[in-house]
Amino acid sequence: MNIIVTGGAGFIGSNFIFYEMKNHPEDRIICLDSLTYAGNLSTLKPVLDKPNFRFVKESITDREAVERLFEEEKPDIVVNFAAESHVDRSIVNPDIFLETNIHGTTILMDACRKYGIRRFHQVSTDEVYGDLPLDRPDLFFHEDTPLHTSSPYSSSKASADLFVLAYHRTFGLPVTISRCSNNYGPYQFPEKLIPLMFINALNDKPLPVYGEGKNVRDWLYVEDHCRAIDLIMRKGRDGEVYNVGGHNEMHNIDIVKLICDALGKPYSLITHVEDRKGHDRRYAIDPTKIHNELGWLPETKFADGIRMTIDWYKTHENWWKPIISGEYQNYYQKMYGNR
Ligand code: NAD
Ligand code: TDX
Repeated sequence: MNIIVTGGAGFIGSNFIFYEMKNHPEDRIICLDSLTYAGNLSTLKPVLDKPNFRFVKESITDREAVERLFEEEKPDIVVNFAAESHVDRSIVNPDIFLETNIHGTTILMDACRKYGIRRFHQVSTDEVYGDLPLDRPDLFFHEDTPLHTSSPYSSSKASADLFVLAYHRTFGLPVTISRCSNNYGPYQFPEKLIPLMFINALNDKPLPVYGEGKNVRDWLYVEDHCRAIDLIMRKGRDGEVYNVGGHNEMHNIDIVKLICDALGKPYSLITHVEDRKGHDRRYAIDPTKIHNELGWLPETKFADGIRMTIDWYKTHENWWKPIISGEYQNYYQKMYGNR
């Protein structure tokens, strides 16, 4: 099969490409990525010269370029990871989130309709459900939980989900959607909690925890997410949404302390800073449907996954050092000042 993977030079997309090329070497992967600040071609170096891999630097918002690629490659499956993915950036500048996350998705689906495909899979997020109260550990997000977004980022992802479901109902496009909880693992851009705290702690810099750090996220090792997407895109039912999560809820502050412990750094580095605007309190996924229908279960325990992740960042300074010395400095200064 020919599989177009958009956003494959980013965190989850690159891990997904490695997963596919290892587990399905009979398939051909075409990565479509415009290489924004979050995309990194060097991540894909191990596969760039493989005969069953092709990299194409184009934007999903460029209709002509997308159609040209579909014409050339005649994809069987399209998996859409391409997105602006950072909540804080969406608070500063929502516009690009509408353009990429919503319009980019419909442009891809228009090409799917025009050229015909077996499956369009949309990689979505638990953030489309909004948040849960901290004092109700009995509540979880189910696939039929109403969409109730908080940030411009999550609103753009929820809008895209609605367009995907509309293209299924109106045009009969064979689609699936996965809504996953917070991922962690190798190649995550250091604007996100875990790599940011790791790099700061390593350099004895303050660790900027928003508010009290009591917000809860449900963490899943990235390879488990990739395996879930692989199962859904190959065996999931048309028009269905699948929640993906590992029942691994943690307070932010506990993650930060764990990183301090792993690096032998003092908790005095922790600095409580102004809270994120509209900060979601708790995310918690109920993954019963994907377990019952497709047999998926997370395989990586958090203790193992976080150790592997920290080891990876320790041994891959050559990956993240160039990133934090470039445009990232301006971003960091704007977000956190001199803290
Ligand atoms: P990321 O920011 O690391 O990577 C995004 C990739 O998309 C980059 O390579 C970037 O260059 C590319 N891209 C951006 N705009 C593009 C465009 N117009 N055309 C082509 N490529 C473009 O993001 P990530 O964390 O890997 O997330 C991937 C997807 O998974 C996103 O759709 C996100 O909403 C979703 N998701 C992420 C998480 C998480 O915890 N990171 C959890 C659930 C869902
Ligand atoms: O400096 C920080 N300090 C801090 O306290 C940062 C960057 C984050 N936080 C908090 C905010 C969140 O409660 O840590 C938590 C995790 O933050 P992020 O890593 O920015 O992730 P989150 O906002 O939860 O969103 C992520 O998970 C769902 C991804 O970025 C999304 O793309 C995905 O859809």
